[in-house]
Amino acid sequence: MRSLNIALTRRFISAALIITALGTLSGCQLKENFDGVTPPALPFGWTTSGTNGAWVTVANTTPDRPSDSGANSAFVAAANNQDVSLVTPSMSIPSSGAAQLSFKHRCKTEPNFDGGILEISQNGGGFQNITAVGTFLTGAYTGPLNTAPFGVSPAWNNEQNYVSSTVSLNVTEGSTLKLRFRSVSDNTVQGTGCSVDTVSLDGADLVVTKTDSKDPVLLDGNFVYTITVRNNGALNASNVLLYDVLPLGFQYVSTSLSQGSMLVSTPPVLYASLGNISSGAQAVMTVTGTAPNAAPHAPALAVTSPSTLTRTMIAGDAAFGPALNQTGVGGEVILANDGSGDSEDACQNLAPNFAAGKVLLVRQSGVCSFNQQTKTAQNAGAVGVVVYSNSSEGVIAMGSSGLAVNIPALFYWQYGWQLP
Ligand SMILES: [Ca+2]
Ligand SMILES: [Ca+2]
Ligand SMILES: [Ca+2]
Repeated sequence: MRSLNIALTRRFISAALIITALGTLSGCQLKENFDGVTPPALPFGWTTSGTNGAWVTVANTTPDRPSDSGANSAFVAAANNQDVSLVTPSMSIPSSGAAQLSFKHRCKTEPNFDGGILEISQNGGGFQNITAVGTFLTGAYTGPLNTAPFGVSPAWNNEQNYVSSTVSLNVTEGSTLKLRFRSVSDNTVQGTGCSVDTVSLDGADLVVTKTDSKDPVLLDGNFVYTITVRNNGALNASNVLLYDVLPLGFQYVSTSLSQGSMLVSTPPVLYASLGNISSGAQAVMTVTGTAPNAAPHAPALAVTSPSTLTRTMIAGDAAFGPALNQTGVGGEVILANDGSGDSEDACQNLAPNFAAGKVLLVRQSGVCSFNQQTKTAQNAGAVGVVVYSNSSEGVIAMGSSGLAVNIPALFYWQYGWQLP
């Protein structure tokens, strides 16, 4: 093994500095092409209701039921006195409140009397025409509808081919909404029906992630939080604000931003204006600080030399041996070799003075107790014991088997960094 000096100590290890998830501001709320279900089933969360008909998923192999995308579309067959709705699942609107809806429709219905319209409900309220909160960028209503209860009003009808509609929505920030495609008709003369396909609701989609340069954080210099705000959505996000509360006890050093400016940088509150984040782009805040030099102190192993390997690592306590302080007990590390069975377990006696003045490193044993391993080490002159393990148990506390020992022992789980 490499030459190491190690100290068995108690140092600050902060569980409070574990990262909390900052969450996702959902932006891509809906993409539905009706191709992932078996006709006539509607996709999960979609519903139909009304009189004289029902929306179903149809295969484009059915005569006069073409799809815009893939194998299927949503369709309602024409009927007299029809008023049948196709309702989307509930969707949330991104932080910016801006969203863009696009979909394809083919309402092959009687001109001037029958047709399709699109409605929207916000936050569980009643449905209203999409034009109340949206502006058609393409594919606006073309013909009139003339049937109760609407009277003469704009609609899509007499469409022989799919038409693409895009609607810019201006809805309340953070609201939920449902869309309703509605096919209505008067009491005579029918067309074929109304098709809807390739529905997409896009917005800015800000995803916030936070990583740390050390975890757990120990008393060995600065560490850095990196907070990334990425826009995975189709629309640009404007006036993005980032708010973060630093963990209790965090000793703030500095903050830097890839764009924008700090509004508040008074720990524990960090509040930044990141400005605009384009679709596919990201902004980054880094926060540098240190762990507090305060209790609680936990069992730790500190590599004190060589300088290229110095570090402090979490360890498991022992229910035997003397108590440790922040200075601890240390020395050069020597790997056990008892020449019997697992030669690194020190379950059998070591040569006299094998570990004189040193820290004995032993492998966790299924044969003898931690307490016995430490007793063996003490008999060979060791000043301390580190029991190492590669098992899936993680860091564990070592129980006593009643043997009196006067040297300390700590348990080390070699996850991420190997001792021997
Ligand atoms: Ca489709
Ligand atoms: Ca009609
Ligand atoms: Ca052995």
